[in-house]
Amino acid sequence: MDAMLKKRLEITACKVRLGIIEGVHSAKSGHPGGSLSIADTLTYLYFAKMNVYPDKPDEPSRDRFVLSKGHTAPALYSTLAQKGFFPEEELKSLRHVGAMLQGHPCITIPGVDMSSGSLGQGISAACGMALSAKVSSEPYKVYTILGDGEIQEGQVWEAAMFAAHYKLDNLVAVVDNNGLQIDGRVADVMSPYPITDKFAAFGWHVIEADAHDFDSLEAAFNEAETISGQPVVIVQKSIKGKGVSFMEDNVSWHGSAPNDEQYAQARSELEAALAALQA
Ligand SMILES: Cc1ncc(C[n+]2csc(CCOP(=O)(O)OP(=O)(O)O)c2C)c(N)n1
Ligand SMILES: [Mg+2]
Repeated sequence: MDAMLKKRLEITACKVRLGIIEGVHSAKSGHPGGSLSIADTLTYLYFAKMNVYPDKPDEPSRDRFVLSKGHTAPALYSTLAQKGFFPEEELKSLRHVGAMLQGHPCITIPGVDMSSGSLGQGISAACGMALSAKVSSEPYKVYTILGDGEIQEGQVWEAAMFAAHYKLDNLVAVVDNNGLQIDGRVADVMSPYPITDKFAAFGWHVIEADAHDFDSLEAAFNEAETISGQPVVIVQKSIKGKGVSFMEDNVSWHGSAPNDEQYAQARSELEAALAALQA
């Protein structure tokens, strides 16, 4: 990857992480861990891959994005704010009564293509969007991110069968393989492993990536574009809570917000990382 682009993406991802922390702290609730694990992927998609237009959020030719693991809305909201779909200030009213940004993505929010949060459903909606593009010869692509716990939902595998049957090569699903779900290790709760072999058996083209390395993400999403006749899944190894030391790989940060002291520490770590990148 071009060094300038990489630096810009790293800086943006750091700002996305700061926005996540800002949102969940102001809400006193929400899901920081799984939001932080997809901050780099969302940054790559919105700043280096997808055709989206903040001034025309409903432009029919835009690429579509569905956050199937909808509880990680703070990451999507923070990315959309960085991209200019709405002011960053909105993040400070996350989950507040009457605010635009509620706990799970809602289609009424500029830049949000599908409401989500009931795990397993987002990928089905993404399949429908991809089939629609095929039927009407539209060139847009559909991207969706699922959790590794989410793929325990049976609906995911019906959608996987559907996407392969209809040869949805305009669909790219990412499985955020952070190893943790709501209350423990995914492997202990109900193992979906090996994820790669399962998708391959369902007829998908499978790519593996490092979720926190933009070179790896670029290679994965570029490879996805070369595949025809099959849907593509990128199984990305990620760290839940990535970027905030005390949240990393710690299931207790799945669905709890930092108190004032923890918020200050998280901010200072991310601000130090940002300053180092900008130096
Ligand atoms: C149908 C459904 N069942 C249960 C939940 C509650 N829930 C929210 S997050 C979560 C765990 C998800 O784990 P994973 O997909 O691994 O997410 P991540 O680690 O990325 O946060 C659960 C069970 C839900 N949102 N939807
Ligand atoms: Mg997980």
